[in-house]
Amino acid sequence: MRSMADSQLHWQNRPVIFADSHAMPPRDYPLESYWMPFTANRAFKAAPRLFAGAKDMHYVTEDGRAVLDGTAGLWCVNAGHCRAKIVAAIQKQAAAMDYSPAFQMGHPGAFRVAERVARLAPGDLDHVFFANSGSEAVDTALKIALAYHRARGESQRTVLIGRERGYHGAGFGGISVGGISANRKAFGSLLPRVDHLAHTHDLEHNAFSRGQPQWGAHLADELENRIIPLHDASNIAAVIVEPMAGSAGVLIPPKGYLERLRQICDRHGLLLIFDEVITGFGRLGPCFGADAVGVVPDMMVIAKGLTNGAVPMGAVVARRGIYDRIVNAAPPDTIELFHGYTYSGHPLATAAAEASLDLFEEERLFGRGQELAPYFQEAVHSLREMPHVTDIRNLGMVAAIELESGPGRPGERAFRTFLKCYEKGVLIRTTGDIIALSPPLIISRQQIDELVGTLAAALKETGRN
Ligand code: PXG
Repeated sequence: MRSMADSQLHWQNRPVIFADSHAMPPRDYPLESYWMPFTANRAFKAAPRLFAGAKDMHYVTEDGRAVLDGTAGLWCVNAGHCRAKIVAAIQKQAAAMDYSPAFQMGHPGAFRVAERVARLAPGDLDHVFFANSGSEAVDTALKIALAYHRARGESQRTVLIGRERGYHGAGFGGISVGGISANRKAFGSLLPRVDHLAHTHDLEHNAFSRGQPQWGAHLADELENRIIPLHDASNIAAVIVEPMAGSAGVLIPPKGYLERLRQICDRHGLLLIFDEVITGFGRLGPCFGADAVGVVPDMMVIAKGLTNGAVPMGAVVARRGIYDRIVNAAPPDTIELFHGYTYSGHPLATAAAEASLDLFEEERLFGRGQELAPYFQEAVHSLREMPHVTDIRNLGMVAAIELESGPGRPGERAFRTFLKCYEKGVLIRTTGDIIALSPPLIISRQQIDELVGTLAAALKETGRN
């Protein structure tokens, strides 16, 4: 593995400051016009936090402070920031061909990336449909599920099953099958004919688990015992779950749970879709969450790590039978699936994906994550005695620290911890009162200590009030 010459980190020819902040250069742009996503706009604009550079394990703030990235951006920069190979590939592609029409035309990069992803994917998942985000890819997978059943002559199969606390992006399809109420409540009736499994998080049985909890496989039986009888299997198209739910606070699948979902789907002809937007590309150890648990879904949704976060890209990887059925059911010489995006398989995205996949392989990145995971696990579980900690859980290179909410102030305690960590030069992520850690897989042991040590100091300070 490369040695990380972080002490030599420079930004705009200035050495990066690692400890105390220094005076901010005057800001020459107003903050008002940008309506920020999933952000408290007014609070942010009153006290902004802006990144202006990034390299390997660090961000650099607008005022030149280094911040250790404990979250791989938003779970996407698995090989670390601004890696030379990826930067060069994007630059080269931008100069050679900026854009190629996605419909009725092609370009080599899209075919090459599809073929490589097909080779990486488990089982016979070997056809790849490109989108530009996880949300678009989720919509694509749901549409493919409906089109597949229609092509098989079962067009009544339209019910989609998600899970409480599931996150599948912000599109109407994704929020419909998703199970985070804040993301749904303002947006009307959503997709009809959707139902949800219960989530698997239960601190009474699973608190402080290391890796997959022992308890909870039976929760999958709800699909067969409640949901299938209610809707009738003959009406259900697909079940979509994250192998490990990320956004809603790192909910680790109980041992045997996903295996049982697979068996039930098989028994009743339901497609099983794994949303691997976060779990893909080494986060849980092997390339995909499906590999980590040894379950082959019918489709996988991927994004984020596919391009190491450098250019937006999402994709659906479908089993051969799904592709064959939809394509072969259409009359010859016609468009088989009326779906796609202007930027499906964009040349800059495919260049970034090819370079990222090369880099992952050259650096044995997923193997490195697997080697580091036990050290990371022990480091995060050392936080158990910190104030207000009610649970710590982990799988691969993901961990969560759950805090007891302050009375009448849900989310506030974790967010204050986030702000303190940021002041101290470490980026973490919070959702409600759950702190999530998902560092780039290039992190060193020393940096794991720094991440966890800084978090411990912040938790102690936050815990005082
Ligand atoms: N599916 C899953 C499982 C995701 O985690 C999406 C779909 C949507 O992807 P796009 O590219 O449309 O954002 C996601 C996105 C967080 C956080 O830490 C998680 C995501 C995005 C932003 C923040 O809560 N996941």
